[in-house]
Amino acid sequence: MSGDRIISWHASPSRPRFTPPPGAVDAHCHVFGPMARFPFSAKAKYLPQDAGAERLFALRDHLGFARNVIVQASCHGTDNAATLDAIAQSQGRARGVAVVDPAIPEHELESLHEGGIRGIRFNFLKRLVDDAPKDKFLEVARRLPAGWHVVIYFEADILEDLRPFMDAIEVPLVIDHMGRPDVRQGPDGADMKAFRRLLDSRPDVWFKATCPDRLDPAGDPWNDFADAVAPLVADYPARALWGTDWPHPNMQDAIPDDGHLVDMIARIAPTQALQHRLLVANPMQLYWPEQLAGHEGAQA
Ligand code: 0GY
Repeated sequence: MSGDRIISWHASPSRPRFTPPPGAVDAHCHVFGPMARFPFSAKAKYLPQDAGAERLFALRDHLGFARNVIVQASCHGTDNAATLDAIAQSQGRARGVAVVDPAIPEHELESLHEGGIRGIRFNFLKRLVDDAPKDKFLEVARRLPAGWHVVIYFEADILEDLRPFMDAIEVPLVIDHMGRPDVRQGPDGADMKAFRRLLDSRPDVWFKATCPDRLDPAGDPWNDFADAVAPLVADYPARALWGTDWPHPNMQDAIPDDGHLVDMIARIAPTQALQHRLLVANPMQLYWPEQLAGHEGAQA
């Protein structure tokens, strides 16, 4: 990896018009570095500027959110130290998803659990990772601590190829960015139909209704994204998650305004009941289930 360190996030995002409900969770975001403490992986495919916990939590507050789920970004490889450090700084308001060497010993998985990790991510994007060994992924998926899930990141063209692999995973699946459908096809297009077949195949497949900026080439206000995704959230309200995707890895040529991303929520989840599912009930069930027993929602 060489070259200049890139900036992929908005310097001063607008304040959203949409007000998230109390306890809202940004369930897909990342931290980058700071590099001096948490060097990037030698295999990283992009080299970002520092975007650490302090900046993430300032954005959380600016946007009106209470909690974060920090997903290990590929630029940090399998060293989850930056993600764990951000969680540790959050005062209980962040949990995370790790990327691990599939040979990781049991006690290290338990340490990750102690550090607030609740799932592992399998990344199938060739531009982000050198290899994605399905057989090894399946082995580690069988050894996860109780209550964990698997997050999978892939693009729509390999969904059918991945189906047997996903079918073999026995813990819940969370699909990043709905498997990157072509939203220009509309809600009944081939990509959305294939994705719905996956959702219909088992009740424990969740999805992130995220990334209009990545998925809608027409750009802000991302009308094709809203049209394609709103029916999915309406039809599968108990399995939808939402996140900013800050600091928007690799989006340096089309940096979204995070305030506008938050305003998309009201278009894909137009009722308060849907918004509560998407932003509070669903992410709490996956990431803070122990807090759902006594009292509904997050106490920020
Ligand atoms: C995302 C998407 C991307 C990158 C990563 O781990 C990552 O580097 O996730 C991407 O470039 O599409 O989920 O934020």
